[in-house]
Amino acid sequence: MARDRNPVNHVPELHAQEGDRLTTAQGAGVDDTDHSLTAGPRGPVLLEDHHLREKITHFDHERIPERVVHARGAGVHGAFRAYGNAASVTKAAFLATPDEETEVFVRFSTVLGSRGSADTVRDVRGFATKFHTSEGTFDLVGNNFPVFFIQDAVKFPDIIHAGKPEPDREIPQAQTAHDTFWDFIGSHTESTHMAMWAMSDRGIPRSYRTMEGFGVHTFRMEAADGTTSLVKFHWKPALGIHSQVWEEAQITQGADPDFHRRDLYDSIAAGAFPQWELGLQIMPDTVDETFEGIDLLDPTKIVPEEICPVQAVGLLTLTEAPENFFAETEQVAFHVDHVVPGIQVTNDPLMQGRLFSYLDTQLTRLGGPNFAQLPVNRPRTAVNDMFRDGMHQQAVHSGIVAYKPNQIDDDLPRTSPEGEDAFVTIPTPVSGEKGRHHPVSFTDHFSQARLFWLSLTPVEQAHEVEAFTFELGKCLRQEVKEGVLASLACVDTDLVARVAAGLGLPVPDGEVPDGVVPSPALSQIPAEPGRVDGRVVGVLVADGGDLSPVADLRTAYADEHVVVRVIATHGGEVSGSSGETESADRTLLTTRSVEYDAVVIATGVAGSVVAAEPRTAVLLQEAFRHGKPVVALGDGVDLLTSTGVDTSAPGVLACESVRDCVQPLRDALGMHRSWERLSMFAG
Ligand code: HDE
Repeated sequence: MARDRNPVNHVPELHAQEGDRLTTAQGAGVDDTDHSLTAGPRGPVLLEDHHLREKITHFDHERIPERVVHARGAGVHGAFRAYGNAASVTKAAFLATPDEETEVFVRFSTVLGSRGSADTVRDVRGFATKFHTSEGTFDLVGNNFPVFFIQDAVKFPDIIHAGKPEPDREIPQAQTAHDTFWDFIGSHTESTHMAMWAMSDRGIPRSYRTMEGFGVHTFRMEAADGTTSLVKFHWKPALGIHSQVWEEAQITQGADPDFHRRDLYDSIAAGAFPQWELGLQIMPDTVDETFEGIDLLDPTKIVPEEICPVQAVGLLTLTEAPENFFAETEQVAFHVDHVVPGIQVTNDPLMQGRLFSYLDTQLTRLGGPNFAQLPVNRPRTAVNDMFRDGMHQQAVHSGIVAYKPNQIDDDLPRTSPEGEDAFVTIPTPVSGEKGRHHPVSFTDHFSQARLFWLSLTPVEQAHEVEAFTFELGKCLRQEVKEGVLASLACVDTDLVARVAAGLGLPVPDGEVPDGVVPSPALSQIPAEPGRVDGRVVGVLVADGGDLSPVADLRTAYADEHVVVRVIATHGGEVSGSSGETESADRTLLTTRSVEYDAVVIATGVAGSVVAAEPRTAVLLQEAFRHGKPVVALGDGVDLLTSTGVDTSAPGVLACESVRDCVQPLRDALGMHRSWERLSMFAG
C-alpha cells in the first residue's frame, strides 16, 4: 500500500530536510544556533542577526487557526477496495470496481473541544474520509451518529455557540453539560433525536476503531446506465460498536487525554489494522424523495435498517500513522462538495449549507485558495484547472493562456460536454416559491427520538437516563432543565420520569407518539462475541510470583494482535518464581484501569507487596465496576476478595491455568463487557 508522498505537478522539488548541514530558510549555512549575535559578551543583541530573527519569526507563526469545530482530531492513512456490487447503483469507479485500490486519509475528531482537549469527552465524533480516487477526490465528511441537531444550516452557528465553552469565563471545555447547550436543545425540539444519541453510549466511544460512521445526509447516486438512486452511507466497524462507560470516560480524560489517538496508532503498530465495511442503504429516487413515509431530506431522521438493509460494498483498512501531525492531520481539508461522477448531493438544507461552509473555512484556516496543493490534499489525478496565483501558490504555471475559450492553445484544456470523463449534474427538476419555508414533513421531532429509546436494551436505557441526569444536573438554571424535560416528556414517560426524579423536579406532561416500531439494529450490545483484534489485556504480576501467563497469553492471542501489558509495582525487570523475568510495561503509579479491556491477576500476586498497594484495589474495583472481564489465576481470587470484588459476579473468571481462561476471556472480550454485571450498577 505504497503512498506517493510527493506527487508533483509542475512543482519544483521542495528542499526541506536535505543534507546534514543546518541552514537558514534561504539555504545559507548556520555557524551557531545557540548564541545570539551581540555587541560584546554581555552587550545588546544586534538586529543584524538574520538567523535569530528568522528562527523566532517562523516560530511565532507556527500555528494556524484551529478548526472552528472538530478542532481535536487524529488522522490516519489507509486504503479502500470495493467489492464490485455497487456498480448497479453508481458509476464512481472507486465504488464500482474491485480492481482499483483507493488511497485514503481519514480524520476522526470530537466537535466541541479545542485542539488540546481530551479525546474521551461526551460528544459526537467526526469520521471524515478523503478518497484519492482515479476520478478525483471524494470526501465523505461524516459523523458517528446518523442524524444531526438541526435541519437547516443557518442554525449551525447557534448550536455551536451554545455548545462551545460559555464566552464569559470560557468554561466548560469540550463539554455539553452546561446551560447554553441545553438551553438550545430545549428550545429546538428538532434536536431531541440527536440529543438521545449524544446521551447514549455512542457519545463516549471506547475507540475510533469501534465506532460506526454515517454520511448522515441522503446522496443521489447515478449508475453507468443513467439510473439514479437515493443513498445513505454507513461505516460498519469490524470490531463491532464498543463504548466506554461514563465514569471510565471521565477518568480517561485525566489519565490519558490522548486515549483515542494513542489507541489508533498503538493498534496499527501492533498489526491490528482498523477496518470498516462501507455500506449503502439504497432507496428509489422518487419525486417526493421519501422512503416509507420518511423524508430523506430531513437530517434528523434515519431509515431503520430493518426496512432498508445496509448493503456492504467495500472494505476500508487503516494502515499507517501520519509522518507529521501538522502537515497531514492539521492541513487536511475536507469538503462535502468534493464529489466524483456517480455521487451527487441532494436538497437537504443542512447539506446545502455545508456546501458553502467547508470551502469558505479553508480560506481562513489554510490561508488562501491553494490548499488543494498541500501534499495531503493533492488529487492523485492530473489537475489542469486554469486557476492561477493566490497565497501560497506552489505551481509554476507555464504559457500565456489562462482562460477559455482560446485559440492560442487550441482551446485546451478541453471540457467534456457529453460527460465522458467529467462530473455532470443530474438534471433534477426544481420549482417552488422563494421563501423561508418550514416543510410540514420536517415537523415530526419526537417519533424517531422515541424509536431510538425503544430500541435500546435496559442497561443502555439506564446509561441514557444517567447521562441526561448528569448533564442537566450540571445546569444552573431551572428553566433550562424544565425545557429539556418538556421535550423528553414527548419521547417516553419512563425516560422523563427517571430523569426528573434524578433532578428532583416534577414530571411534565407530554404527548408521546403512537405506533413507533423499534429498530433492534440501533442497540450496540453484540448478540455473540465479535473480533478482539488489538484489545488490551493488563496482567498484574509480582516479584516472586508466576510470570508465565504473560508469555502464554501473548502466544494465545498472537493472531489477533491482542496487546498484553505487564503491570507491576516498579519499572524495569520483574523476577518470577522460577527465575524468569518480564519487563514492566506499566507500574501501578503510571497506569489506570481505563487502559485495559480486561485485567488478569497472575498467581502469586495475592499476599505480595502488589496486593498491599492501595492502587491495586482501585484498579480492580474500577475494572469490575466498568463491566470488564477480570480473570483471577490461582490465588488471584484471594486478592479479588480482599479488594471487595465479588468473585461470583458475571464476567469474573477464576481459572487454575492460562489454558483454562484463554477462550472464556476471548469470548468475554468479544462481548466488550459483562452487560449483566454493568446492569448491577445501572440505575
Ligand atoms: Fe461540519 N464543519 N458542518 N458537519 N464537519 C466542519 O470544516 C458545518 C455537519 C464534520 O476532520 C468545518 O474544515 C456546517 C454535519 C466533520 O477536518 C466547517 C454544518 C456533519 C468535520 C463545518 C455542519 C459534519 C466538520 C470546520 C451545518 C456530519 C471535520 C473545519 C450545516 C455529516 C472535518 C472544516 C475534519 C468540519 C461546517 C454540520 C461533519 C466550519 C455549516 C451534519 C467530520 O466548515
